[in-house]
Amino acid sequence: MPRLVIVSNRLPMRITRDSQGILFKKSVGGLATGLASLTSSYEVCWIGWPGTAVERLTSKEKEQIGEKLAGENCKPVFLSKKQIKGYYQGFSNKTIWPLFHYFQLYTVYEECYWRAYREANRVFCEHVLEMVTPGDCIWIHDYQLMLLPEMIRERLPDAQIGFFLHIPFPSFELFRLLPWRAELLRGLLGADLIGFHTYDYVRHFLSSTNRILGMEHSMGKLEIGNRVVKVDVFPMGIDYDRYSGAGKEPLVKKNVNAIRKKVGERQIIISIDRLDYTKGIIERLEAFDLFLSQNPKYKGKVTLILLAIPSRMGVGDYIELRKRLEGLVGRINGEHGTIGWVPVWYLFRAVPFERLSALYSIADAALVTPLRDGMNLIAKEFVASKTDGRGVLILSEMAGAASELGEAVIVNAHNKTAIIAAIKEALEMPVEEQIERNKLMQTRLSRYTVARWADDFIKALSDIKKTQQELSVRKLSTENRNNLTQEYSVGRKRLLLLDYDGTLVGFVGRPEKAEPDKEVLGLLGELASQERNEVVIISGRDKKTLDDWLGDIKASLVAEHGAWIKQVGCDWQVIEPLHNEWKQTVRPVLEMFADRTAGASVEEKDFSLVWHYRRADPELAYVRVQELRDAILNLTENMGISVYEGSKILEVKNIGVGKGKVAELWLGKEKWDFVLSAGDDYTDEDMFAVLPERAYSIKIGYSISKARFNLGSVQEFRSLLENLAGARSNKEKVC
Ligand code: GDG
Repeated sequence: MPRLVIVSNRLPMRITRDSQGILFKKSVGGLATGLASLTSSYEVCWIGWPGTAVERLTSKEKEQIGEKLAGENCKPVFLSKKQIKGYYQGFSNKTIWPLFHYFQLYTVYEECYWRAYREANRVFCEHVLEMVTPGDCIWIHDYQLMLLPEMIRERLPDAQIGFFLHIPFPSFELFRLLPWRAELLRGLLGADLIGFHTYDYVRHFLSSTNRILGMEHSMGKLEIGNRVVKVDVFPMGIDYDRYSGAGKEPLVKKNVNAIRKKVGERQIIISIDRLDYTKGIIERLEAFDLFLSQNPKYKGKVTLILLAIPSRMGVGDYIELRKRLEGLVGRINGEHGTIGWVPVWYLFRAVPFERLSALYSIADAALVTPLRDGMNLIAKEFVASKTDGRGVLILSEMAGAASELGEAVIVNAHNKTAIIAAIKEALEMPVEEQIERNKLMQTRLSRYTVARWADDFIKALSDIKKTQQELSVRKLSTENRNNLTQEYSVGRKRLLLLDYDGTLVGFVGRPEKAEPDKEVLGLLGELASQERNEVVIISGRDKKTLDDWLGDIKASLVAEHGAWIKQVGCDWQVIEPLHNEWKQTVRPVLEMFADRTAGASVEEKDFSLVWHYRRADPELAYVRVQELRDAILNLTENMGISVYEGSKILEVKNIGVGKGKVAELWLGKEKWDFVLSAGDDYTDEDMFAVLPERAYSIKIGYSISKARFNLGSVQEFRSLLENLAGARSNKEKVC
């Protein structure tokens, strides 16, 4: 079992001070309560801010705090007032928090907040580097530390790093507004595993990495250099037994009795949240007000216990929210209340666990109606606490928890009419139905607890690390590279079969702009001029482009994936007689699809037609490609043509034309004692498949391939070619 190094903004303990000195208190909040239960199953070390500015502490107090926290396996990250203002109150809570919860109007874009955020993430990074030992599993939490994975990765390239976001990841349309969007994405991609509460957040994240960084994923996996990063859903659970068993505890029972005595036989609705504008507390209270007006028979019969837990008290929006809330509570109580009945009991404080459990346990209904919420653990804790099965959860569809708690009364938190109807439904729901609904939810919650959630995440992290290691075994190591160079230098007949785009040159927005630069022309020229070499450039491009770009080099050229061949010193010729009549049928279809898809275009080659969509909207293009493939296959049955999907292209060509055939042709020409073949996409797989066992086949990129080795980038491959070009000089000098 690896040691778990948890990094989060807050430690599970926070420090405050009173007249007697420093006090240590348990932190309240989803993350702290959720992860607290992990300490029993893992060796945990926790790094985070203890909750007070460093200027307020003497060096003796700092020492005392360090020692006390070390006893709890915690390492404090001390932050200055200025850092807290910019990083925590600023960028975290005035930029990311509102934007990610779809409160665009509350979002502040300030360069100085961003700088403070970067700086604070660096401070966290230094603490992590001090603490980690090889083999540790680093698990970073939440939106305050989105740059940290990349910062650690730069210093510890092999570290095992997971990241979990506890808040929603917004749709691309919102995320794109952020001036530092690309930096945040790159920061996160430093992790090996990125987890979210729901599939919607995963979708939004992948759509942003695609649209902003141009990265495509395959089954939630992204390739970044030599790493595969996995993005997945892990809906956070709760410590189920703790809540379901709490009702039996004497202190909880005592609290239940005390509340019952005060409320009498009235029905009880609870509303428990951190005081935050995302939680929809005002909207919910307004709905309760209307409920009482529209259903006077409930006057005097129901009490709403409203617990608002103080949060981010220094931030202006929160001070304003508290004022509004208290004004509203006063108005409702003034308007509807009587001498013997207060409709809303309002508490602005955190309460001990026993009181919280008592509230869950006694309530007839819980109103959990956030406008947006990453998950919402209150909803889950309420259901778990209902051991007799009685009680109704009213839950907002905007909370992540709604995807698991479908048996709750689900409402749109902006729709007051729906909330009013839900309150009525809850207060009048037959007991059997309450029990039936709760039992189903309880079974689910008791299976996927917070411990399972953490285990799942850590296991997925170790699985993705294994996948990376398997791929890195295939990475062309220094030893393989030396062997390759050695075999090359002694080889008398050497064959180099090289793909062009994505192998010798990188991809650019417009395919016609990917012409060879001086460096690659120099390299190819040098290799092709070596007498023992036969260099063949096998491309999907048309023959004119290849002639224009590479015609001066003493290499053989193959165009249109093998439809055309031009051997050194000869003219272009077709590999076998090919027909073209099908083009009349297919061309109009491709053109029609290009007209309907902004950014797409059609390219005509002698023996193929290509539909390009590199500059089209990726999601629209994805749909169009499926439609287009189906349309063409239906139209061209028995025409002897095939449809291939390549890197942002869909190509229609004659069956039988392929790089495999070309490779076979050259392999049969001589008795080669050295063969090197390189390519980056599916068309090159045909070529890798027909090579002899001893041939060096290299796939550019780290996805699964028939090639023997992988290399991370065009640059790495060019550097290998440079070695080979140099190897000749040394050898021939010796000769
Ligand atoms: C973030 C996301 C996501 C609350 N008041 C008291 C108290 N609590 C405990 C509850 C619960 C937790 O705090 C609150 O969890 P939430 O999930 O509602 O909310 P956030 O703190 O906003 O957390 C959220 C969560 O992370 C986890 O990923 O669900 O969407 O915003 O566990 O029990 N505990 C005690 N007294 C209180 O007064 N003892």
